[in-house]
Amino acid sequence: NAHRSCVLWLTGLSGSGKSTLAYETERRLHGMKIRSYVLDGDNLRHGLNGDLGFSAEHRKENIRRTSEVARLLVDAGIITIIALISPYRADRELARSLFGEGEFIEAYVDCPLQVCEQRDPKGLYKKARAGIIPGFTGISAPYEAPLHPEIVIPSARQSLAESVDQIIDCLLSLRMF
Ligand code: GGZ
Repeated sequence: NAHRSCVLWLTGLSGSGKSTLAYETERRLHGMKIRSYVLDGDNLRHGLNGDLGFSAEHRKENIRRTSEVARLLVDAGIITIIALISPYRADRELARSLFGEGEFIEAYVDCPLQVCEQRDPKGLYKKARAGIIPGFTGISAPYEAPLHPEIVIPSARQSLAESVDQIIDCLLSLRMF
């Protein structure tokens, strides 16, 4: 079952659905006998990136380390799915620079802030509004939307299955498998 590998880089606000989409895509690929692995910001921050906070410098380092790990996994032939807010364009471009043409797929999980804030599964937006969490993306820290992403996923306007279809179609069109 030979297939090419790449990074699928999911960027978007907290609560936009990146992690859910990442794990559902992994599940779908697994069903197709394609090897993939999810690197989720929230999880990595418990281990590898446990020393990092949310300043612009720490986010940059978070993304740098994660992209280096992704580089290793892609070299090992694994389709690597990244779920990181990755709010700064320059940081995402640095990540992209580690990969070749067609090897880095930037997917913008485009969900309106109001929707993310309404979902607020962990109550973080509420705390951010109250000033308990400073520098919260979308509230008191910037989110720079991608200008030329390979995919835009309107996660508030379509089902999870439709979003996964969109990603699989993109991987197919790039002849990944
Ligand atoms: C943004 C924060 C913050 C601040 C804690 N700003 O949606 P979540 O809750 O479950 O996952 C988010 C996670 C963001 O980590 P990332 O590694 O993806 O961020 S970045 O790419 O910007 O480095 C969020 C939670 O941590 N969280 N404080 N201040 N999100």
